[in-house]
Amino acid sequence: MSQLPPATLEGWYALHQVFALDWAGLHGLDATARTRLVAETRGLLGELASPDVPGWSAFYQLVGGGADTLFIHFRETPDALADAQLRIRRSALGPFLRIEYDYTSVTEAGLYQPTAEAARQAEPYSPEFNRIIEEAAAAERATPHVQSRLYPKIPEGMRYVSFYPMSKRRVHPDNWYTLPVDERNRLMREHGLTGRRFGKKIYQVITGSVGLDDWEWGVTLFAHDLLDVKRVVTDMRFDEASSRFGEFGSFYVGILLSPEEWVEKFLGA
Ligand code: 76R
Repeated sequence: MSQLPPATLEGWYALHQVFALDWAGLHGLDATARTRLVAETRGLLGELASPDVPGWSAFYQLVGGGADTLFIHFRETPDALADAQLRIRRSALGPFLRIEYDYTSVTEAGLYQPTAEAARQAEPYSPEFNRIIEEAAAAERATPHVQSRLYPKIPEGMRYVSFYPMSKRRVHPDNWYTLPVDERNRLMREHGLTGRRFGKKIYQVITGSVGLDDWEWGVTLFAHDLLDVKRVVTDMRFDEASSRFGEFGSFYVGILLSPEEWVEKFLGA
């Protein structure tokens, strides 16, 4: 028997890019070529991060992670995201960037509670069920809380990021996808309550990637203090949603840089 998937809301598309720099190539540049590269890169990063772009880009210096830098882009359409990617590739900086990992996804708010509630009131997929879901989805979408999940902005002063992909386990008896929607709703409620204890310290952006990338979700956690990331992820490991069902990819930890700072750190004299 198929279980009921949660309705979801989506917002901006997201691309996370992990790059290693070609240090040998950079060291080999003469002064003129370096000056040109610095100027072009300053322009490129400034434009990608411009507030006039619907969406935004941010640039991070990685701590570990086997690479140098993480770029995070949010855009309204996959096309705009692909164009941002191509601009970087075609830029003067492009040949010096070696992609180590990238991840395509879209911001997502899972409507577990409204889906579980609708299933109690009407036959799944019936017109009445669809109407209840649509109404609930529209009401959820209008809330500032859901808007900030679908169209995220880095809160002031949150300089640190932790990004990792994850999936929900599908191995009997811990198969997330065979759980009834009420049970998944209960587990996600518990998850949300643990998360709320970190509400002011951690800003989570969940991006869904089923059908778009190898893992099911991207987790991007912004924080003032990197230790809060360690604390929230530790606490969550003890919630059933993670302890029984969480499977994790590689973790990337970064420090936010303005375009100017990025150029200075990576290309400066
Ligand atoms: O909007 C809400 O507050 C609803 C509650 C909520 C949902 C639906 C929520 C709250 N999360 C949700 C969905 Mn989350 N989150 C993670 C991780 O490391 C781990 O074990 C898991 C990685 C962390 C650290 C975290 C933090 N969350 C999800 C989903 C989608 C799953 C699905 O749809 O089935 C994933 C993969 C996921 C993973 N979560 C919170 C947090 C924090 C800090 C909160 C509170 C946010 C807040 O109150 O604003």
